Amino acid sequence: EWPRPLVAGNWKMNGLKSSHEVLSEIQNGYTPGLKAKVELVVCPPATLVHSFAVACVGSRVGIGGQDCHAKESGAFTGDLSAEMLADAGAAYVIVGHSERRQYHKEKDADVCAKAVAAHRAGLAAIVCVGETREEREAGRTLAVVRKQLRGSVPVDSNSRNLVVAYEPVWAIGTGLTPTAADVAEVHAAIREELKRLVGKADHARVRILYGGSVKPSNASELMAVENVNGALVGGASLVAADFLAIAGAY
Ligand code: G2H
Repeated sequence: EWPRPLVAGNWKMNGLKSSHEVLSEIQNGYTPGLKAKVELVVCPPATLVHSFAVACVGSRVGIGGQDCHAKESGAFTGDLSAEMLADAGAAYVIVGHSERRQYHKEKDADVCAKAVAAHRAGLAAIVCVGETREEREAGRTLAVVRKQLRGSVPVDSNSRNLVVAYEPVWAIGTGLTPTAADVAEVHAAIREELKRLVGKADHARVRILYGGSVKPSNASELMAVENVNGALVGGASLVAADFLAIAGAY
């Protein structure tokens, strides 16, 4: 079966118990018509993963974590394993988000180890890649993204356990977005690289999400681009109506 596009909300460090109201609104808006077209996932902070997962049984809104440790367990104060996220009801985990790469100094090898851990726990990994402004201005975008992919995507990846998110760092939370042509160029390069990484038979089914200042007003244009199979949405995913409008852009 051909996978549906995926629209995932990355709540980052936002959300309290009271945010169940937002989740309920999302669930209510996830109508059978929308379900048939788009897979919807919410990645709340870890404190809400379990209660969100429990609340979503039945509505088919999926739940994801925002990061995981590479190890299964051990003396890693403050960290969460992929097994814990799976146990709490998550089906996905974001790894290698640029904020993790930037603030926690995560390198491609770390991201790859986390994706391996996600797979071991039965989670699909949403592996994030993207160039900085300096890299884009230096004309290195495609080289940077290809290198990140080669370093971050585990060898056991396939279209069921891997999602790639292209998030140009300069577009994250800034309101700036690349042109449709720029997105098309990078997503085509990612697809090409996936042919080598996950194999010829399956590479076309891996979903490649665009992320970075996606909002209702630009979603249709971005989602119409070839090889864009969904979106990773930050700020706009905190408002149920906006998140649903983005999902409805398909
Ligand atoms: C990029 C994105 C979600 P925003 O980080 O991962 O956030 O939509 O707020 O730019």
